[in-house]
Amino acid sequence: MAGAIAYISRDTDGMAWRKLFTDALGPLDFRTIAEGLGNPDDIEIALAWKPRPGLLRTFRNLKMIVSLGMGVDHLLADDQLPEGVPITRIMDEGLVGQMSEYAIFWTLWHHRDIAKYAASQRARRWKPEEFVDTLHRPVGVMGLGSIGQDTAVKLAMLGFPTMGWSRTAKALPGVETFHGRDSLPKFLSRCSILVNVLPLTRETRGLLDKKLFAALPKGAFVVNMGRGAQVVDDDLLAALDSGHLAGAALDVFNTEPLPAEHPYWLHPKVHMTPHMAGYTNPRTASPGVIENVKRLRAGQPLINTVDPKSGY
Ligand code: NDP
Ligand code: OXD
Repeated sequence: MAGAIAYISRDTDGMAWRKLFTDALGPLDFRTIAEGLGNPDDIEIALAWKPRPGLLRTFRNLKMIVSLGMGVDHLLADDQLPEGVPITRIMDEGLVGQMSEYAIFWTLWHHRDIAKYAASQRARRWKPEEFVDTLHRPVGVMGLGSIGQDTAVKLAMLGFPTMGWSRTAKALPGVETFHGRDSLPKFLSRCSILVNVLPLTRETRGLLDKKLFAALPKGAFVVNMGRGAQVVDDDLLAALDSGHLAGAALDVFNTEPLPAEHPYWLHPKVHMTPHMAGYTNPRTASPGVIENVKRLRAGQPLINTVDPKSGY
């Protein structure tokens, strides 16, 4: 039998993955961290979400690392990552769809003043709010990868003037695109709603800081579903408290779970969710991983690979 597949996640038990793998590939040696991984030398493939730093290095016969999330910062943060072992990630159309839903939900929630209507209902107050034409609510998406592209195209289909920003040039139907640091101020100056879905890299860490918030129009709303470490929390709180920003919907945080004493919890302009914008769905995430297991074992090039140098 080929080497073992190790499932390493503290969030889920791996049983769904074991069944999907067995159904597709037949009997195999699929071990989970919860049941015990056994001899580390047996491990050929590691499916991992936030593995303990140094763990992957103990698998001396490792041939492929698979990120169980679409983000890979949780792997690249390990400074003992085994060298030369290819890193791949799930490409999960189900998760991509959920992420777009999340961005669209908060865009509509802010655009249609739902918080104000909820408060009016509690006060038994019949009060239509001021109407804003969708055409006057430009939305900007930072990051035009698998998630950002889907999000931007769907927002454009809803009628929002939609812009997207990425590192290299992109062309997307109905979306005005910008790329590179030089174009960032122009992009930001037009975003009445900003959706961040960048990967966490050296270049994007701390990018959402006071300078970036100041470059947004007054009254802008921020949705962060990328990574918490892209936001300078004190700068966001200051921009909310000064009235420059109308609000922020945050799914990801510098420390997760967010410590109980953090000001975000009770801030009236912060709307929090516990890193749930996109759940990995084994049904939709596993086909690409199974394809890579077949490719690895047939000596063919892998798909959905990650470039550790660029960080995504
Ligand atoms: P991709 O790798 O497919 O795309 C990344 C995008 O970001 C690309 O468009 C890339 O530009 C752009 N980018 C990267 N660095 C820069 C930079 N320095 N300046 C400008 N643009 C940059 O990522 P995904 O869309 O698959 O995922 C994005 C992130 O979403 C993940 O890394 C993860 O952190 C987060 N995520 C969050 C989840 C949640 O539940 N909250 C769930 C899943 C993911 P270019 O196109 O030029 O390469
Ligand atoms: C992911 C995530 O990267 O859940 O998939 O954040």
